Amino acid sequence: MHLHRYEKWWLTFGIGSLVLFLVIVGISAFHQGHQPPSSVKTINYEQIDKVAPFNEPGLRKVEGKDWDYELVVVASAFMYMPTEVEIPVGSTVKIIATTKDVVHGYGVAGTNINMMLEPGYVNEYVTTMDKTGEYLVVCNEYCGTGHHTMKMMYKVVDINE
Ligand SMILES: [Cu+2]
Repeated sequence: MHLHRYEKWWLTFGIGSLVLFLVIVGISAFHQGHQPPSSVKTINYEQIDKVAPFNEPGLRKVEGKDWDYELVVVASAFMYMPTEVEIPVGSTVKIIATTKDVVHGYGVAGTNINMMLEPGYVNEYVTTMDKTGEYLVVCNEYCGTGHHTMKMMYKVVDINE
């Protein structure tokens, strides 16, 4: 079979870029641990108010874990519970979030925290808040007429001051 020279270049380029992309995705997924939000933890979204830990949304200190605090968040149209938290600077926080009704977003401005909260699933993310300041949390998945009013505030404070 005769292949034109340009055809060979194109094939090499095409197969080469495919291999390159697979390598990038592979490194990102297996080495750096980038994965789609896990759907490992499921929950009956109609029972959220009765199921721990979502029956008590808020920030609490934990002992003996890789993180210092657990922040339990329940999103619903059109608010987050809790509406404001005070986090000591430098602490590691595990965010545990879900939604009561429709899909909501959970984006923390000025950080790389950005989650999609889906009914029936629990979303978790561990992060360290190492800069003091106020961080606005907004919903970035359109959820209805009050979408633009959905917000929460992180106040990262130096407790020694
Ligand atoms: Cu929204």
